[in-house]
Amino acid sequence: MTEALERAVLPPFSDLDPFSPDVLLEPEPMHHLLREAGPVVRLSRYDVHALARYEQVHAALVDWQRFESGAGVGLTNFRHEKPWRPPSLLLEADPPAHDAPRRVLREILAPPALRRLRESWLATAEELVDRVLAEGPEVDAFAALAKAFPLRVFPDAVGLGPDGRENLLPYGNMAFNAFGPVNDLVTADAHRVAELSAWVNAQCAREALSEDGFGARIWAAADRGDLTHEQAPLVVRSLLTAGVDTTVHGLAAALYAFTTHPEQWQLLRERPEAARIAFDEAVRWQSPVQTFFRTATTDVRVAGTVVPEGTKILMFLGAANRDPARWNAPDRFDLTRDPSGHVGFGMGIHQCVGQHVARLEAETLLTALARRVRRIEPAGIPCRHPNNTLRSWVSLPVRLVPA
Ligand code: HEM
Ligand code: OVM
Repeated sequence: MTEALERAVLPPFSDLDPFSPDVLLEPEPMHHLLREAGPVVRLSRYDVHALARYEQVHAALVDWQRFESGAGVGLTNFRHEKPWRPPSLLLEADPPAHDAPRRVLREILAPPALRRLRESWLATAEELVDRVLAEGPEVDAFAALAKAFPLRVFPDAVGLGPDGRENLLPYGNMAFNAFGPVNDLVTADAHRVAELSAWVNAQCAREALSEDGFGARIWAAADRGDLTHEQAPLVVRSLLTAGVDTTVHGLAAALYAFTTHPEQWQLLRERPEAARIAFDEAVRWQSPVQTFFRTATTDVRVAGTVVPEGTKILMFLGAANRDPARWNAPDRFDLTRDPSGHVGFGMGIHQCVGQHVARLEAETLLTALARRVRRIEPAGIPCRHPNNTLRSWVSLPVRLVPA
């Protein structure tokens, strides 16, 4: 092979830092650079390969045989370094170990199993929106809606006791930071790891859970032999880790989308049945979960280059979800587009098993809002919170004009 050809198969190097605070607060310019640089880019700072184009991110997500999760889906390689907590039986597992926990959660969180929650979640949403409107017109939509609503419905649905629920968001924030490098975001929380982990682990015990929630159903699956009794608490832990911050910041993304696209709010008010699609479009547009890693199980060819066995691959879900090669006017939040195929919930065998829960929360909250709120306008500067994985928020000041 000539030297030129040899060079042609080496992916370009970049010294961009996707986990620096500036990039985390506004990742789109870096996404653009990474997509343009090539189908695979090597990030010299972290010694990883990165995928930012839809085609390659999608291909890696569905190819679990060559892009494994068992070595961890963060920067840490579990084959060489100790994970910060016992690995998740879902997220950080490959088949066949992944199969049983996945089947159990899939059943418990499937649409038919959630049907009984819809009416009460809608009533809770309407009550919450009424109360917020009574305090209005100017409110922090992040605290009053995006944070308040999931915290009102989700812990009850899991079957948690009343005490210590204020630990849920800090624990999730910590867990999502832990997928990135050990930067200031991780060290700032280091002093809380033991305390927060102890609380979460205690909530996973059978005795800590009510008799009719998702948690109790996980334990019942263990009684039937679908899981071992040792696995049950770790599966409950997955709900507590992945189920709170994601929906809080996902709902914030949807509310932010409507404050910045008032004509789309009018569309939703005319067609409230578009609430579910609106949420998926918001998940595509903002990608509350920005990134996950995989590890190459063998030398893998990606678009003519070779990713060596054992290397970590960083997948930019947020960049794929705005790839102009896949999406028309990708930067526009648009209820009339078909957002299906977005990778904001992942794709393939690890695709978010809680997505129907997230959609039900969004559907009930957005429906209640669309019935009662004529306009939702910006009333100050929205404030983001940097996290190594989550596109997260501190505040979202809005003015709610009642219908
Ligand atoms: C997996 C995003 C809500 C539980 C995932 C994955 C993504 C994701 C991208 C794929 C991980 C991978 O491929 O490695 C989101 C977003 C949410 C959300 C954006 C809200 C807007 C939820 C909720 C729950 C949940 C509400 C629980 C009720 C899980 C679990 C997994 C997962 C357990 C691991 C599944 C597996 O590995 O088989 N989520 N999620 N998520 N999610 Fe979600
Ligand atoms: C888990 C899990 C699943 C998805 C996301 C996540 C912290 C955790 O099974 O623990 O983020």
